[in-house]
Amino acid sequence: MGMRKGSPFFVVLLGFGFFIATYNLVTMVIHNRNWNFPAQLADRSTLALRSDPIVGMPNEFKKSGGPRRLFHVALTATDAPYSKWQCRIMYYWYKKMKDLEGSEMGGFTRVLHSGNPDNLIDEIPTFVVDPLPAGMDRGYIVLNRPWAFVQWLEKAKIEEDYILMGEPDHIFVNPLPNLSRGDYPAAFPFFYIKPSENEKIIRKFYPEEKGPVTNVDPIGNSPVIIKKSQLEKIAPTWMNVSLKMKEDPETDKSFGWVLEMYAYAVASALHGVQHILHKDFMIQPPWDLKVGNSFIIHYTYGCDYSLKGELTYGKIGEWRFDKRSHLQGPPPRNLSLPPPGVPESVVRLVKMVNEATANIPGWDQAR
Ligand SMILES: *[C@@H]1O[C@H](CO)[C@@H](O)[C@H](O)[C@H]1NC(C)=O
Ligand SMILES: *[C@@H]1O[C@H](CO)[C@@H](O)[C@H](O)[C@H]1NC(C)=O
Ligand SMILES: CC(=O)N[C@H]1CO[C@H](CO)[C@@H](O)[C@@H]1O
Repeated sequence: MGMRKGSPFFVVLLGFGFFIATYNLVTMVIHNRNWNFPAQLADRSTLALRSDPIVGMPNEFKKSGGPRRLFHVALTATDAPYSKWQCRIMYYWYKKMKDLEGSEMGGFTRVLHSGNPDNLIDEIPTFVVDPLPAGMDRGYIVLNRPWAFVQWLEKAKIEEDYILMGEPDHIFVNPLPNLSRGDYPAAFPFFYIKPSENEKIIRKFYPEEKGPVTNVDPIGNSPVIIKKSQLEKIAPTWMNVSLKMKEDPETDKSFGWVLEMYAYAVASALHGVQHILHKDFMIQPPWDLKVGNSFIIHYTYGCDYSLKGELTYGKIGEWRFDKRSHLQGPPPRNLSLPPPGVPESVVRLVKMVNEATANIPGWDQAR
């Protein structure tokens, strides 16, 4: 932890401040161990609206005038049209939020794991890495993520001491501070990642001598803000664990499309790293209704509504926004706004997509 140069008195004061912060932090982490994440999606949207002391902290910290701790924003991506248009929107909003009050966002890198540069390298800062050797991902393309991070961390020169692992379908909706504290990275708790309910499987990769299964956080690798030095240790383990999980039929079957998230959670626990869980780190429309003080909109779920503004999830809505409607190329500019009655989070999402596509040159011609 870096210290500002200054009078001994200031240093003592700062030290005391850190002691208090650490004490609070440890208390919070202990609390987090006991959280229960509701199985029902509907419960989650109400949960997300509750005010939460954990997310209050970053601003208090800032007021006390601590040094800015920049983090590098990194996302892994492919050269498929579907990945590209999402990255362009993400980068647009990164640029808009980066220099606003409260942001500790540093540089940006799209870690492109297709092995070759694509036509976005002049628009978005990009670092090209290799995909896994043919066949190794067993058709599960996201296994490339840990390998991409391993290569990038090894080869790239990264100025910042912290990394935010993001994804193409993340939109920064507020300036993001460094939510990590000391050796505790910050993560988003996913209600469907339940290490304790999968003890038998987790134990195949997280042996008993390492500690209780509750040491494995209910998280994936993204969004996470973490010290670069910690990620450098975790990433190779994350890669190994994800490959081993994929090779094990029982694990592959149980974890399915979230296998690589469990792999990150296990890998970080193997290194003794526990995360502060920030449920306002991001919102996921249509389940979370309000943007509020959150930092990222994650548009992974389809948003389907009737023209009366009723959610028709699972059934194609009369009005809809679903990233999967645009697998072959970008959505058109100026998407129609949702009908009245649709939650603010969804309206905001579509407006932000529209603003980005209106301002990104050549959007309509892009592939
Ligand atoms: C990953 O697995 C390989 C092959 O089993 C092994 O050589 C390597 O040491 C492992 N690395 C880590 C960080 O676990
Ligand atoms: C966007 O679409 C609306 C109709 O949905 C139209 O009224 C408006 O003029 C369009 N704006 C732009 C900039 O094309
Ligand atoms: C671990 C660490 O130093 N985290 C810092 C992240 O940024 C905030 C805001 O500047 C600091 O207060 C934290 O100490």
